[in-house]
Amino acid sequence: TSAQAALSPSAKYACQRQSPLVCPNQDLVEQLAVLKRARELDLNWESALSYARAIASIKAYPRKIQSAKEARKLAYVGDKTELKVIREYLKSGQISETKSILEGEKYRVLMEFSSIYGIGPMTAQVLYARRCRTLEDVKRFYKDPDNAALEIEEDDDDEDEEKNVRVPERWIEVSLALKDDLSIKIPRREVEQVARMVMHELEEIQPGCLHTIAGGYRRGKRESNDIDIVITHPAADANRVRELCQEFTDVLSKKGLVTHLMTLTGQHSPSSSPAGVIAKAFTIFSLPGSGRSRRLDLIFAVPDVYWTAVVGWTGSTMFQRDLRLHAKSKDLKFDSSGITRRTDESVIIAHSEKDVFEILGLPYIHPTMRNA
Ligand code: DCP
Ligand code: MG
Repeated sequence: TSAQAALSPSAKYACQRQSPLVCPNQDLVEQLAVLKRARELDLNWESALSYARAIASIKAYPRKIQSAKEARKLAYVGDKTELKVIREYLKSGQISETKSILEGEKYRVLMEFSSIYGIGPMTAQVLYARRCRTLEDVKRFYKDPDNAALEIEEDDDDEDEEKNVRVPERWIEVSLALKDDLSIKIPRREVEQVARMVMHELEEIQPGCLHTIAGGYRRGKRESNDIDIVITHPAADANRVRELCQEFTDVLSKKGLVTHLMTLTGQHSPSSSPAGVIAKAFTIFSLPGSGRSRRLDLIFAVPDVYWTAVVGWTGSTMFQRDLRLHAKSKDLKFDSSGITRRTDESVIIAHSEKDVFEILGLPYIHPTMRNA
């Protein structure tokens, strides 16, 4: 089929390529990722995206790159800047700019600030400009009432309005206080343990729910920064979904399993999906016994958009970004809350994950191959 033919390492969109977790050019990819991150932290989005595209393209390349000529053939790599650094890497095994960025103070500080939930590159820059250099400085900064109005952003994919959630300012303090716990990565076994416990509790208030653990876990990452669970119930309408999300987070809070509720959307929030088909709770979960705090995102979806939500929340961010762009090229609109035809806004329902790909005219790509 034409969809199968489109599956190639040099295809235009990341959602048409197989991108393993670890690729034959992993070291190159990691050195380029430092350049990409540095551009983001410098608020140079255009350059960051350009690196992100080159990185995604290299991740899908099935052989170790031997020459610049070989690299040039890859989508988004042929550009002067990217090709120049790749050439340097192929010659010396290193990118000098990457090395100097990693050795610099500013990168280290901005990386640390932006690792706090609620602090994105913009806020990190402001903090740096106000002479903050350590997290202690940041804590002091936020305690000063003169600084209280500083806007907090989530380090987020700006194209994805649906997921853009303003983080209430007070949460910066929560994030800072829990920083030591939240920076510890979550092994797969613990992700599964938390999901089991969460679904066990959910069964008590609403039997028969279905769920998928999404995010990096589903792409095969051995350790995750948070836990993303997409949930539905065969008989739930939009109202019930919102209700469930609210009720359930209340129950988890009362039981002490959820210690903090960072954001709850889909209630009366304008940022909720148009038809209100998705409700989200971004929480901090404390696994009894371990005493450790973990970020847990619960995404409740009506059955009709469950599979688009699963695909959306499985990521990666680049895979998703290109899913949206690819859909657009076919006059469709894709996001976690569904697929619609751009011409008449009619809704197309996917009844399985494979269905999502089929509707978008894409070859099915296994979750572990979506690490673009
Ligand atoms: N996602 C997105 N934009 C957001 C939030 C999520 O596109 N603002 C999508 C892409 C992500 C997936 O949802 O892959 C899960 O988001 P996470 O931020 O949890 O990222 P991962 O799960 O991929 O990695 P980790 O949680 O280990 O950092
Ligand atoms: Mg995640």
